[in-house]
Amino acid sequence: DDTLDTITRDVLEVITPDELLEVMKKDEPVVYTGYEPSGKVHLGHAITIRKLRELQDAGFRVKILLADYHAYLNGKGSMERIREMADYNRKCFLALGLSPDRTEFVLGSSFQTQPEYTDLVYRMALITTLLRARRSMAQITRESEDHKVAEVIYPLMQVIDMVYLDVDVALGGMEQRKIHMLARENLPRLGFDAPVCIHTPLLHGTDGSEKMSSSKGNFIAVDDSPAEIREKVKGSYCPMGELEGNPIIEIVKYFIMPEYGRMTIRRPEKFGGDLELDLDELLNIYSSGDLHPLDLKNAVSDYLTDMLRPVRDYMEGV
Ligand code: IYR
Repeated sequence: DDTLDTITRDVLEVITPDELLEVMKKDEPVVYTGYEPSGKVHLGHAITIRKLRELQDAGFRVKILLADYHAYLNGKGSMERIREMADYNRKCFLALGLSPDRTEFVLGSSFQTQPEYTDLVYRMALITTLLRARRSMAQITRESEDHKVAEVIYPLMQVIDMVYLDVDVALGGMEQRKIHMLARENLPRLGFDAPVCIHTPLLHGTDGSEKMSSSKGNFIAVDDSPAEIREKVKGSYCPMGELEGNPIIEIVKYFIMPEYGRMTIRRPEKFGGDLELDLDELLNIYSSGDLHPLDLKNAVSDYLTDMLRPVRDYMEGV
């Protein structure tokens, strides 16, 4: 039905759809996503937050794990500094439109040193191969020459988080899939139900690299100023005629079109004049090479600036 269509729109996979339907029969099913606190909340985060909002509207209770220990294990700095970022991230997430009454924020360190939690992590450690644990971190771990043991503790903890937060559905970007698969395989071996997993697409960085990420400085933050948005969009990787791996096209597809339905693209008369397009039309004309990246970028920065205004206002306390 309609609700299921909304939930699965722009989702790469649901594991499994049947289990999701089953879970949705519950009174108040729980969905969670965890985020390593970071200096900036960007459009990559916004993809999962939008999905959480849709699940919230569909009757799910939303839990957001502010994964401070995970950030710490991933070499993101001192616990003090990470907790400051967690406060700021929480504010950004609410600014993105989650209901403050129906969203529960949980700080990882508030439960991740409890004896029962630790005991479960050790039990996971005993049944998970090193190879598997390392592989599950492929697109998550910070790049480094000398890999640390922390890197394999991280996914074990993420799996046990699901037990502790008592979640029915784990939502994350596609880079979380291997950790989620580990949970689905090993939690039943420890006597727990495995959660349903929903995976959203990864947003490419503005530089065209695989993943938008705070540590790489290739992001557009949800609270960037109009001038910053313009500057970043203008400098973004956006090859003429190419849809794949093009962050500007992804912004159109995942943010602007779902919000506005159509886009008006202003062009001087001598370059073909204004265009008014829905998503399919825009993808078609762009892939045929008849829409110049510069004209598209100008429109994208206007729409994005408008779309993110409520976030900027919220952050400034207007
Ligand atoms: N691995 C996530 C952070 C994270 C997510 C969940 I869901 C957890 O239970 C713990 C950590 C990331 O890459 O940001």
